[in-house]
Amino acid sequence: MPGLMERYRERLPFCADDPVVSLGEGTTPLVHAPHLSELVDSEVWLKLEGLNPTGSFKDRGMTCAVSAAVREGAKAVICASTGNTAASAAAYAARGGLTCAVIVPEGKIAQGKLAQALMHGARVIALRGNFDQALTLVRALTDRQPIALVNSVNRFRLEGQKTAAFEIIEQLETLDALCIPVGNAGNITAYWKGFAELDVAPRLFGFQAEGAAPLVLGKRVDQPETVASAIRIGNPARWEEAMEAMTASRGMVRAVSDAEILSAYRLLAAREGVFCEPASAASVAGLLRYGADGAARVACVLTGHGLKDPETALHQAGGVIPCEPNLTAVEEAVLG
Ligand code: AN7
Repeated sequence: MPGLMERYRERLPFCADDPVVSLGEGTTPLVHAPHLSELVDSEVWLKLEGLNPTGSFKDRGMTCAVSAAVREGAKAVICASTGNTAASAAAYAARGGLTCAVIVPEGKIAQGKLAQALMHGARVIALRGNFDQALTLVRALTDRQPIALVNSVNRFRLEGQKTAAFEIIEQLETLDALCIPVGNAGNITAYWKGFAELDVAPRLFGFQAEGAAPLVLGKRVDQPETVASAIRIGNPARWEEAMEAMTASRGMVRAVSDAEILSAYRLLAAREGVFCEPASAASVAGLLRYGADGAARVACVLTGHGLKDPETALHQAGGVIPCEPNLTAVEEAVLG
């Protein structure tokens, strides 16, 4: 499959001879979830965005943002990140021959994401502060330095990410509601743009973690906290657009607890065979807590792969069974 810039070129702000930095992103599976469908009494689908090249939906926006940076003659890109944007920016920068710096909250990003950013050769800066402070600082820095900012304040990010909405409608034709985790609020804004371009309007149900729920509270959260480190964000950059999207779609923004997120995370892995990262499970946690509200067909966006965050997984899952190397012991171990 070609990357999404080639698939959707006529709907993106790029011309045929513009440079394309691609890793074959997009065209991710949308799978039916039989167990969840039964639980909420509607038809539930899971959009597996963790199957993008670096393991998250960020690649959709990053192929466009980095391609635009190359087109503009940029030599370097930078972002603030809770982890996935950093991994994606680092990979696409490597691919496009640009240097990359990422600023992440010290000690608060999942190990897989850190490994990716480092392996792709990014300069990884661990900020003694949170994501919101990191974003404020990179915005100020890019005002002073000729470095392209590839956070979702960059409009090309949203252009790329809107293509996920196209794919869902291509496959299902109609959709009543979309459940989606909300952090910096770029993705929900992008989906709404994508749906609007197709003239469809599913209800947008956005979910934030209870300890990092500025949109739900209607005010900034200065010290956001949640086990879902990807959405540990207290002052989303796309605040107004996201609220407008939810209002225009007759949707909602609501909070889910860390316990609910982890329970949905385990259920997805154990019952649906889908391993996503904790932040992604917020979409399903919200659906389980608040119900489908009459929507007959629902899609939940699973934004990142479970392998991103092995520590949380190992902490949540059952332990391994030690065993001596003989048949009796193995038999006992296997049968329990
Ligand atoms: C798995 O990587 O903000 O509401 O810096 O990694 O568009 O921010 C990540 C966000 C959901 C929230 N799920 O999306 C970053 C970053 C996962 C994420 C979100 C993120 P937005």
